[in-house]
Amino acid sequence: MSGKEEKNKLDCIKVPPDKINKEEIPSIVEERTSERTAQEVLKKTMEEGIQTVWERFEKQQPSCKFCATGVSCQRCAMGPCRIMGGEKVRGVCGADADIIVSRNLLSWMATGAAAHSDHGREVAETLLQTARGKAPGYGITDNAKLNALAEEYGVKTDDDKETAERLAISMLEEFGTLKGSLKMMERMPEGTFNLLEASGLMPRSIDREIVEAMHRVHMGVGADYVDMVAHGVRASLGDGWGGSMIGTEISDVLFGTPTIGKSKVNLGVLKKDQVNIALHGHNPVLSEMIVKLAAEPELIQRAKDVGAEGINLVGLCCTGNELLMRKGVPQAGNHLSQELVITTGALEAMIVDYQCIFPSLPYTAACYHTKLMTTSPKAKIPGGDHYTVNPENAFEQSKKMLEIAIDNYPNRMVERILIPENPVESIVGFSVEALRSALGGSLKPLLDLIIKGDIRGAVGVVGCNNPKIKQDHGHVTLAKELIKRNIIVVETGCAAVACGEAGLMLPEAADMAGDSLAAVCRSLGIPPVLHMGSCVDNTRILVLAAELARLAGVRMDQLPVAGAAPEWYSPKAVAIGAYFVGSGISVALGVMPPITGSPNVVNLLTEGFDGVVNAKFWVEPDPVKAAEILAEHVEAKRSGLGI
Ligand code: SF4
Ligand code: MSK
Repeated sequence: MSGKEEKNKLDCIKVPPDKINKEEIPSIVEERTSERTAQEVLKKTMEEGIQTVWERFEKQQPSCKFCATGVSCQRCAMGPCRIMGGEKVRGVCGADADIIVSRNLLSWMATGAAAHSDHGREVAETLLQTARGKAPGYGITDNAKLNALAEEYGVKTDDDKETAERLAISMLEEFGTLKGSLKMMERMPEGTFNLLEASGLMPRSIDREIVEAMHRVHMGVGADYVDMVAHGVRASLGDGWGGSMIGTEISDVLFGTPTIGKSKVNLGVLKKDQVNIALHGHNPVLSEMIVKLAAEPELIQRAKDVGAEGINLVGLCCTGNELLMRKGVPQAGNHLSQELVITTGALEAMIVDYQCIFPSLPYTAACYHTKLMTTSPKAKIPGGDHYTVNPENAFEQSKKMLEIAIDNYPNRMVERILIPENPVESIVGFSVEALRSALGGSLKPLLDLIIKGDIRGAVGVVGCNNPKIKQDHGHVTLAKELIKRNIIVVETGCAAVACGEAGLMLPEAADMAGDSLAAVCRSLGIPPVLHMGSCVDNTRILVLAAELARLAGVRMDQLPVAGAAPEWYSPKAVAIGAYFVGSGISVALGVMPPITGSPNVVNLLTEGFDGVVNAKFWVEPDPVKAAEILAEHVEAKRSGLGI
């Protein structure tokens, strides 16, 4: 189905008045979020009695012990089964805790890998349509990157359009390739590549490993928990070094490789006298078109005609991060702020693509004048207005949505508006290319600083928010603790938004770093916490680590680096964690996955993989303790290298 479909009239979901004790609101707000502007808007939201993710989270407590520990199974109609109470307790088919837990985990890994890789596929399809002249309004922005990628794939020609077409086809073939390997795995240093090959974890194609994962979780197929989880790592590696990496690289080709620049973050980026439009989700294909069209004089005039001073686009989650990195579009917030952007009362429209979008948003929007517009046929939300967008029609559909948003401006309920003050400035845009050029054309100076010890190591702090953890507390505390120990922090996703909002992405944040890291940051004019992009852009961290390892002549697992996801919620984060570990980068999780029903699976992840890929997971909810673990790991790796 395409085009606009009927909007259901929804009722605003309110918290029953007898459930609100107004005196308790300030302390509850304090417990739920540590971000200043989120606190301000959440307080107003609670006073207005509007339901948010936190009320829904509370209603779900206490959570089911079987589900929380991963020992419930709904994989077939002989069940559902729930098992607890020793080795002899089994599901109807005979599955024990190891089987049920590993099947559930593999299913999450496959889900996460599928989500990010499908995003990558859509970006590559956009390149193909652009090259064929079938995507009006799109073009190639970074020709140098196009040609470098084409060289890598062996498809470079003298004509950029032909090169783009051939590159897009080669990349799309990676999803179901018969070659039995993925091109970009060759970016790994030789030692890491060989280790993976020897361990049997090399993905054969992107889609194949995901499909095989879904096959393995069917009743009567996978029954060996080690094989199951190992396959999850293989499917995740196919995402990290395949689908997601294609997403990042081709987004750069189409929309520009990020360069270092300034922008602003937090809910204060909304503007009182402008038409505010939030762009939410993950894929930049639509939102880049909207950014382009919002600058059209015709649309700006339309905004003035309805009494506004202009059009103000703001980002949310990773669509926001994509735009922030490339275009400096201000970022309104991360995952747990998506409802709060609406409850400011100042948002004319939220336009979403897919992933991490609460299905409740149309109900939140119904409490105000906000229009919630969905655009992906994969992610329609009942109650939202749907406008199917594809590369062929993005130009006209984006214009239509912008017009609807503008025309909605006079419907604001002015007395209910609260826009917090003082958005925080952030330095953003640290692609590997931008870093390399800031360092004079090579990453060697960074490696030298690590060898010398001025920078002890690097940690990628990534991932989401989760209402189980006070919003942003895990990210910000962990980042502060790491930089204090002279460990540079690179970030993506909601973690990056959190640290931007906390002022850690300003050069002045060097004052919070240890002496030697602070001196490095001051001399380069960079913050100690670097924004590297969206969730698919975790591949930038892989590329950075691979290049450092190559320069040093070591495997990736030998580097003094690690990953962390202090507030993760998404199966995509599980896939990211798995492809980090599979690549030799150990990861600290702040939230325990539902696996504790199988001590064997827990041991495999926290110890067993160390013997195969020289990397593992830790689970540590306390970000201060997590920083200690990570710092110890960094120092151990340094000792291993004799530096
Ligand atoms: Fe129960 Fe086995 Fe079916 Fe799962 S697969 S629901 S454990 S019978
Ligand atoms: S948006 S996957 S909540 S980081 Fe990428 Fe944030 Fe996690 Fe979504």
